[in-house]
Amino acid sequence: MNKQAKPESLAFFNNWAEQSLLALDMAKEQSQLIVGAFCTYAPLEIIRAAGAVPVSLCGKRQEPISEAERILPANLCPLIKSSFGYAVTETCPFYNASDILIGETTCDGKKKMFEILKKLKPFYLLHLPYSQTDPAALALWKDQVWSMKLFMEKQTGKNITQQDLQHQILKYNEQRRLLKSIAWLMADHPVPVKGMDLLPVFESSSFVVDMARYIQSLENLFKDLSELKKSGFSACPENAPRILLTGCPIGKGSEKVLRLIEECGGVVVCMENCTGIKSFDLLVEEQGDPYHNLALRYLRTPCSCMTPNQGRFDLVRQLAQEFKVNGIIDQTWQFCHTYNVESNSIQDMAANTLNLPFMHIDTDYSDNDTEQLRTRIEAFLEMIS
Ligand code: BJ8
Repeated sequence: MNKQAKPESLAFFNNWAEQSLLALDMAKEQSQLIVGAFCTYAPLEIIRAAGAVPVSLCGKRQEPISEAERILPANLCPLIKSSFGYAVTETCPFYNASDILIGETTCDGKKKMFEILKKLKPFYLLHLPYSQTDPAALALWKDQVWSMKLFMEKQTGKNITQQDLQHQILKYNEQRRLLKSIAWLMADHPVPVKGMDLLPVFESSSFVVDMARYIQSLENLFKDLSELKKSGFSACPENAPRILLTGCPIGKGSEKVLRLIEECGGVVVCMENCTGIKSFDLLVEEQGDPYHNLALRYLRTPCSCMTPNQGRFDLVRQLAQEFKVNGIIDQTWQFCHTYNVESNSIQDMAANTLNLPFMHIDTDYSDNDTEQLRTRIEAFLEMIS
């Protein structure tokens, strides 16, 4: 890609985390509480409506894992070990800045890790049901969302009004709509950027302190990328294999599969995982009871912890078609049983419904298998070009 073609508004997101840390300091000076969350199921609107600032503490790097393994079993998903390792080593400034932690009962590894983590900082656990269709599950989840509101009010000393919450629902929906508009610029040729360029943009939504500034930054980026696309500029050759990446969340430090796909000549036009579209695809209904609407929206998140998890199949099918992909790569983290088991059904759908080539990559945060993966990915892309 011609370097000049990358707009300033894109480069702006490369050091978003550092900018957020400065803003977090200011928020703390103004006595705002910082709330560390670990999952897409955490209703951020409630945290903000209480006057606090949510940040993601989902560990994406290898470095703290060895310390985590002194307490946790080595045969555990790297995302859990990394998140935990950052906490016990106090090497993540976002963890250090967090006054409260919010966990959720998604996968077994995470919920058992939280039992240890809660000894370190004030902790709130959301009990997530595993059904998205049983009315009793929605009732339970609504109750959990309400309890979290009470917890946040107690922690911050601020009463959350309906207007506060409604305001946050509108703001988060605005943010989600913008992220969707940016993501959908990749739906057809020419693609104005590569998947690697969009990773910091998508990840930045986990570290938003000043929401107005963030929304403005997304608007600038959408405008610049739209113009780039209209000008006919393409970040890759027209015949580059278009890949849909699904599976476990990734991020800066654990992006090796995304990077390898693009180094080998493919382009990741669509990331279905929680780093990408899964986290901003669903909007919260803006009319009616905000607690009901929040519960409904968050419970519909199509994570493999749910059974059945029809939403993920629907989303992958929709995205594969809308983004006109040539192949699907399902990347799972080792020992993430739910995504690993579900991979077989995603493969079935790719073969029998979508008629698309599919590859499952099960890996960890280390570089040990990088060259082996490169060979596999090269062969896969060659097969579909
Ligand atoms: S909504 S994907 S952020 S749980 S990769 S820790 S599932 S063993 S991260 Fe996730 Fe929420 Fe689901 Fe999204 Fe467990 Fe699997 Fe590890 Fe995972």
